Amino acid sequence: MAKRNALVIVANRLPVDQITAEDGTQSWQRSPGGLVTALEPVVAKHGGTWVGWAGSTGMAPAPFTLDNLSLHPVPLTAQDITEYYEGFSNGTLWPLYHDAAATPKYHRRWWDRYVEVNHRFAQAAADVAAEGAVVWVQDYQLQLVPAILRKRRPDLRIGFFLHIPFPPVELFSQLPSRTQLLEGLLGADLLGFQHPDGAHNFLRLANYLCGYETDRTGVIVDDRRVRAEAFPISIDFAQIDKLAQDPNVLARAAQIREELGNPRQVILGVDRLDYIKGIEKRLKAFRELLDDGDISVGDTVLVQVATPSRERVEHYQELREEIEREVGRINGEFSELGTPAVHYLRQSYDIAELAALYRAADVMLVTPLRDGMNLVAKEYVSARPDLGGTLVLSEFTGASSELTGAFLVNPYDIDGMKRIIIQALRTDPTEGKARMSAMRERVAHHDVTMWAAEFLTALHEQTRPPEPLPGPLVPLASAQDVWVVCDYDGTLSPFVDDPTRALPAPGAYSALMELASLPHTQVALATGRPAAVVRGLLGLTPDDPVSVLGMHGFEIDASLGEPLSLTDEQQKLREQVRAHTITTLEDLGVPFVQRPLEEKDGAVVYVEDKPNSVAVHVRRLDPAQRENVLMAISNGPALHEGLAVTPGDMVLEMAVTQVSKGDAMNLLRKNAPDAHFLVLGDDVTDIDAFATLQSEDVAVIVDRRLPDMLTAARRGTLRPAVAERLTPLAIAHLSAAVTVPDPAAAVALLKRFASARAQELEK
Ligand code: GDG
Repeated sequence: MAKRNALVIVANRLPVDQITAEDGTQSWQRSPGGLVTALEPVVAKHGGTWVGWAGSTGMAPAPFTLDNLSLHPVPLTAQDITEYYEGFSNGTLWPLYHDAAATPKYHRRWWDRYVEVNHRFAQAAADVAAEGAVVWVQDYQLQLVPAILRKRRPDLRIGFFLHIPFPPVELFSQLPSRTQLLEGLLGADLLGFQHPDGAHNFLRLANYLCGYETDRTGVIVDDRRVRAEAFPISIDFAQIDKLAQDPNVLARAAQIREELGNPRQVILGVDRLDYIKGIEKRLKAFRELLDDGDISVGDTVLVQVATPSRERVEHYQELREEIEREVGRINGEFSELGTPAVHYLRQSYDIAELAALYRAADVMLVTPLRDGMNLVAKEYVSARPDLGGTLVLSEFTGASSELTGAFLVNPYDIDGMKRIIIQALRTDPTEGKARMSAMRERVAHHDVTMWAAEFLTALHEQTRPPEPLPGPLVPLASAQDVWVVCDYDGTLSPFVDDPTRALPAPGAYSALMELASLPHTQVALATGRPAAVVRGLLGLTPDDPVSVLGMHGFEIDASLGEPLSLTDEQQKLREQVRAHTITTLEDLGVPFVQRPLEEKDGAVVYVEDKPNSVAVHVRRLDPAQRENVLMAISNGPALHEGLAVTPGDMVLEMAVTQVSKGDAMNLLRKNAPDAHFLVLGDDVTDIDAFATLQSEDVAVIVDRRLPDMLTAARRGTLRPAVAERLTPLAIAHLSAAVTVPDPAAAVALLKRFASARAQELEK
């Protein structure tokens, strides 16, 4: 088969249904749904195709095209449906991923079949994908496809989107095949989840069960980074908004109310008949409201559309019986002749009928026990251009994070749900309009097309080929001995308000370890912070082959030289400076703390007691106050004789020793006189390190601060404490330096350097 598609969508089901006309002729019809609406233009534009099951067992139809959509059917046997689809997908994964709302069942033969079918889908995708194509795999039925595909076609760019929640460690760990599933997903370049909680659960599990290094947004797997983030799905807002204004739909909405007996209020539920949707909970609340006399038949009616779903799966058969029993009970107890309390419709409707129902409803009840997103909630608000109607929404849906104008409920709390339903029924129209308008705004601006575009853009970014190594670093890659020396804050870690939370940029740890594991290559961190703090933030263990020089070189690893300590006089001086700092702040009336800042702390100064210095952090103050405090400290405690004063980024450090990062560099060079140095830094104290560089060494500057200082130096507007450090040698190195915009780019550069050096050393 020719490999020719630049974009391949892989989903359990093709977005088409086979229909048989009265005369027996068969044809294909596009199934309704936002996913296909969103993806069709993208698939068409990129010359793409859709791989999936066509809906009937046995031989698959030959590939075909329908309305611009190229389709590539994958065959499934009746046994595949029983074991892979109804079994492992919907009897094991579906309940487990939805908070075990029903008891998940584990059967080894279901799993074996799931593996087999996933191989089949992966092979079909591999067959139709062009060289370097984007393959976007959809949902829980195909979680092994990314890894199988990557093995067969390492050239592909693979994305995966999970439409349902991803469960927490405690639940997922039940799965006998848990690591295989995680490894399957990790074959992707980008994993999309409905909600940040899903991405977070996945990352925790990748670390906990597979032992991979993870950070906030990704996992490092061998030499690859897998990004895992939330991409909340949406709907075709414009289509439903337009439909809901169609005169036929409006007429039908009026007719529906009439057919219901013109009740004062209509409550509506539209769901697949699934136990995750919480239909039985809302029926219970409705029955109790009738029973309590809070609502009455004829005045308020409940319409529940329950679309048939997965009817051969046991859990679903039980649920149907339970719901029908409850509907029967309510109607038996409360209905009046010709006026049922609940209209229960176990049927499918076309989208125009749904739109009419949405327009006819005063209160929409969406009460799932757990739901990845819930598109019905988004459809309802899209169908209300009149700003009428209120939405009652379970807080356990993905949609609840976006639809903030909804009345949120906990479906397990029946009393709470009853209260909220009453509140929704009695909403003041002005408030109702404001709520509806806010929700419509959100969905209109974040529709399904934007969802698809955001995912695909992120996938392109994630898989962009690496840029070449900057010229000055090329000779270093093949040098005999190399030391890589990095600053931490601002260089490997983005600046944050709270220094205790200055976590490394994604992949920083593995970049350092990759470098340190190369022959003739050493790695050190030179930081103004205590070494132990930076070790903790980076997650470095004592066994990791990375040296950390803390306090600008005052703290040194035993392997590099004799440890330094303060003289009695220096200790006394440090005490004096600390006491003087505190009285200065007290005189100014500026609040301060002498322990690491916490989130709850307001605009306070942090006086940090370091092994050889006192540092005054003013980051939390407003700019005018900052200047005031820095001035008072500079003209007070900082004037004690024998101090080395260093202004940093919103911090002033007063050290009782004269150690600088230049000394740290000299110590390293003493240990390896023939080595060439690659030094990365971003701030004033790094200038001392840059000033020691020799001609073969290379400086890398992160961010704009240092280049801006050079400009200021040329203009003569630099503060004296900084200007002093800019020796001609430092200026020369800074001017010739390679620059990168931020810590993420610095980490990427280190990785590129590591792989270039690995290649050179192998030659
Ligand atoms: C999964 C996740 C996530 C329903 N009855 C009829 C009908 N529908 C349509 C609705 C809506 C869709 O089906 C249902 O979507 P939901 O999002 O509500 O729920 P799931 O089927 O469970 O979907 C879910 C979704 O994937 C997308 O990622 O939001 O969390 O569980 O569009 O309108 N459509 C028609 N006739 C019906 O009778 N035409």
